[in-house]
Amino acid sequence: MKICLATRNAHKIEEITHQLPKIEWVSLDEIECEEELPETSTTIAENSAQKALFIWNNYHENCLSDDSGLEVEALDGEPGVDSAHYSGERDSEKNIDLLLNNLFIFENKKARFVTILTLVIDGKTHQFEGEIKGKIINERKGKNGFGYDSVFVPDNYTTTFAEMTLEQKNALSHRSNALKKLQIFLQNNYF
Ligand code: ITT
Repeated sequence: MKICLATRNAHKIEEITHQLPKIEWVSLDEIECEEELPETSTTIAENSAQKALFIWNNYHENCLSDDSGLEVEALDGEPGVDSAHYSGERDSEKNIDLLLNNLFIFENKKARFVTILTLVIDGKTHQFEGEIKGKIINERKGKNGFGYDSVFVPDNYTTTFAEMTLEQKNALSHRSNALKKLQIFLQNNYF
């Protein structure tokens, strides 16, 4: 089965294709989509749908999009939908610096990552949500992964996502939890 992966985030592409290798993934370049995918909504679910429906409406390809974010309890859910450009720039280091500064005064470091995948297949839209709960630590640890991985330690673990291998992160992450639901849906309906 061919599905266009509606993201330009190379780390997401690696995590998703690694977890679902049986799907024949088609890139945005392969469908000759050069535009920036729109994500102008105020929620993760709507942004996710917006990206996938943009591809379906303009390129008529079955596609999967991923919108994700980090929600920090003491910061009332921030950075949330603004995770990619929390500092005002699309810069993970600046985003982490701002997050650590804002969280410094709080004892409560609880956070969760959330992913909402949108699959548009044969014109029908389906969403799959995954989350992982954990906490933010005061300084960066590890070099793997992307985004906020170096300051996020999942519950019941002692290492950050950035200290884990791709396989270890994929065994428990928000994205992998959403992908497991997608996989079951595809198995039940399309394979
Ligand atoms: P696409 O829209 O092209 O898919 P993006 O990087 O813009 O790529 P999002 O809009 O979903 O992706 O932004 C989510 C941001 O949340 C992302 O840039 C990271 O900073 C953070 N994030 C999402 N998933 C993450 C993960 O698994 N580990 C660490 N940070 C993550």
